[in-house]
Amino acid sequence: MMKRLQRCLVAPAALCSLSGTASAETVADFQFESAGNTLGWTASNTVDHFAADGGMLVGTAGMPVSAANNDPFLFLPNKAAPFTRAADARWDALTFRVRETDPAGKVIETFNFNGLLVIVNHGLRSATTIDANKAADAPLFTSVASGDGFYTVTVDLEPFNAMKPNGGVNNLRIDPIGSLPGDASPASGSTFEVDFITVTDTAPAPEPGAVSLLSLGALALMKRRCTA
Ligand SMILES: [Ca+2]
Repeated sequence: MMKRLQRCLVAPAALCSLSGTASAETVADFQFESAGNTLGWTASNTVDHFAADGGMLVGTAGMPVSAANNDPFLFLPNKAAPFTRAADARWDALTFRVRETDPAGKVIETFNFNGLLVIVNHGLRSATTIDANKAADAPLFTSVASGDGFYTVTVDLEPFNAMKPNGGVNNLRIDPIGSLPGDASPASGSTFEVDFITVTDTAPAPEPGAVSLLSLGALALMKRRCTA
């Protein structure tokens, strides 16, 4: 009777876990945790002091002062093997965590979407630009404050599915902080800190909890066989 009870307790728990909301599968994951290793990312459009430092990809929009100069570009050049999504999944999102600091060292507390854009496969036939300043694209961008002046920015990659349904991510460009005149940013000299960049598809990520419950189920089965 005890063994039957054990099985009854395990089975509903496993079913509950499997029916939970699964998070998307990570296809590309850049955390910048090794000092000096930018993980292949480069910077352009006048960026000084570009480096991986303190777990972040960092740089300062270059001087001389110009409105156009506060628009750093981060670029991951063409990869030999593109990032590919699971065959039955769609491209989900590009997510990054960023903080902007003005030339006086003051953290800019309001996230600024001006000048923010993502280009997937820049310069290639499959290039898709998702631009926060275009009315049609603006709803694809969200930002959530995530401590110490950082914002976690999520860019919905749905347009990339339409442009290149079966393709991969060969390269990426991200303009991570604001640039346009009249916005909340200084004209130039802002420093950016990017904590991580990830790309996800819609395939469900493996759930550690489900694995543990499967192990529990296997143990229960083994015990049942041993005592039968
Ligand atoms: Ca990091």
